[in-house]
Amino acid sequence: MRKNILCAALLGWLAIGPLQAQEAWLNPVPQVYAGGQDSIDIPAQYCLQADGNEALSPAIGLLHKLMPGEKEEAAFRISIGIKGDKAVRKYAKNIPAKAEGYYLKIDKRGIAIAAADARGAYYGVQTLAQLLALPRLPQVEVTDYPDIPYRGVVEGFYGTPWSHEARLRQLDFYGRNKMNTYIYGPKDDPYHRTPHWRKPYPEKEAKQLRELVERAKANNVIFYWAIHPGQDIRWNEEDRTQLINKFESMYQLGVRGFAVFFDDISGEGTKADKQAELLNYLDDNFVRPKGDVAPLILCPTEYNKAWTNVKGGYLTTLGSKLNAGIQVMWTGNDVVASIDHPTFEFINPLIQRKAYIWWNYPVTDYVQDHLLMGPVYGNGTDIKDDAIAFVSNPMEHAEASKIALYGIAAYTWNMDDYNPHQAWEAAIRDLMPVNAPYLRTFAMHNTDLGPNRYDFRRAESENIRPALEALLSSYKQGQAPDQKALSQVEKECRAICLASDKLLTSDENPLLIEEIAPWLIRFKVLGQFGQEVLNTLQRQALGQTKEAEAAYQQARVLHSTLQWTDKLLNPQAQQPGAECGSKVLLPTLEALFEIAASRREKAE
Ligand code: 14T
Repeated sequence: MRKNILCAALLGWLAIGPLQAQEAWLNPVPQVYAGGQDSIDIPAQYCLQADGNEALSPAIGLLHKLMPGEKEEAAFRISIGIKGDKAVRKYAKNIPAKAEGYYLKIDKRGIAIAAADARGAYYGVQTLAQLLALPRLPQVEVTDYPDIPYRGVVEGFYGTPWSHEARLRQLDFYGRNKMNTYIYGPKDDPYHRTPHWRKPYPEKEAKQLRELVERAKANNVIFYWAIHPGQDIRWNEEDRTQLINKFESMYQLGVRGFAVFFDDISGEGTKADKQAELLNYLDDNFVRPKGDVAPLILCPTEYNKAWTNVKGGYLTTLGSKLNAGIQVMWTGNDVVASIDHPTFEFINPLIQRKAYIWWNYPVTDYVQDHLLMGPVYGNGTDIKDDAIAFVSNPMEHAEASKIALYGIAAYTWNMDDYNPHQAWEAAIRDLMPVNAPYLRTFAMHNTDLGPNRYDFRRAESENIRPALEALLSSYKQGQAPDQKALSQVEKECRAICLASDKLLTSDENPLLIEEIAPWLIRFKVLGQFGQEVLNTLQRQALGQTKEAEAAYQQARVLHSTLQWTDKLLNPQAQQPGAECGSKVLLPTLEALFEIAASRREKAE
């Protein structure tokens, strides 16, 4: 429902005047946001009404962090609770009958958060947190719940696993954006996969994992630990016990969610009946007896349609044999693909349950010279009843992945109101509030993957593509350049240089800048190259031979620098180099450079 955010923005405007107008963007966009025309001062003191329910402690902990002024005698009242609690009895009928749903009401007398369950209450407080960023609190009624039951991230890529610090920051980010799932499964953790999946973690790693689990709990995120035993598993009693023991050691660290991955293996480990038998064994002897462990997740060997041999019966076997509660992952029509309703018409009947989507975006482990920082688009908005879960496999660059993850959080929560471009803009502001315009310029030209084996491509440089095309075609046809296009492209090249200068010297988000630094350096040279190419063409047209030659030589140097940066930046990657603007911007500038070179030759 489309009232939402705009109301809050309007409120800021009315309350404090246009100069300080502040925009509140709620992410994800709530299902129903009503009212918001009137507002109240943010209360300095309040009394808290809550039944002593242990499950509410992350919600109440967050509330205290946001609003430290709890005083028993205060008149302003904050009530928080879940269905059946005395504290929110008055609002029982407002609570959405959906898992993780909540009702949030703000008026002059107080704030009520009445939720379907503990996670719903936590999400109610997270919405309040976003509203508290406004100068005044809007008087609203929010009725909200997620479209997809499990939403979040599977750290499941090849390459350098995320750092401990990056993971802690991720978990906070998921909490803020109402994602409830983090699956730990980095391919290059030796204790996740062959050779050491049978062994418990060494002390240091175990301690860090315990810390992650705690942070996940504080953010109401389910921390799943995944194991990848398929490359050398033996289908016998001994390995079964090894698996249970490893799970038990993870349980001791606090883990309450488990997954078994059988992707990208060959041989004995790929047998469907054996996999199903093992998973049922784990479900019957570990997951369900524990009583406090989330449903078991399986990533099958045939995890996408392109790799499925329906007649071979692999998926049919899993579908018929696996315990009903076990969830089955699926990446779509290919390893990397957009997800739509037909995706599920194929897979759900085979596995006899709703597919658990493992979306291979923005992962770049097969195009490591690219960054995927564009809007999240292309998935169907009619799939809310088809999927049990939708998780994203991200880039090895944790901070840079947040642009996509922010969009995925928005999409999986409320598909009808999902707006790819708005979510993208808001994600950029969320990552770097102060330098947002510069990060936006950078992200705009870092969205496509380049040619790849899945033919998965993204629109890129859309802001300047029409101007680039117009300019190139006027030069190609030997006409006078399209002046408007020329000045637009010039302006963009200057903006590119400025953006990389600002970002490289900014300390607003050091982890992000460190991740993207190779691309920022390349981006700067790209902007300079563009300026010199245009300068050359203009001098040539004016008959300023000397100046044209100087500009041309500069452009040549910058072009060589671009080629060297591709060799030298990001050298340890499988696909070394740092591509920027590779879809539209660089090819067009290179075509213009060639035109300048041939005009120079003709003039000689
Ligand atoms: F388990 C899967 F759902 C999955 O996607 N597995 C891997 C994943 O770890 C990786 O990050 C992703 C993107 O590269 O694709 C899968 O890995 C592959 C896919 C291939 F087609 C590895 C080799 C391939 F040939």
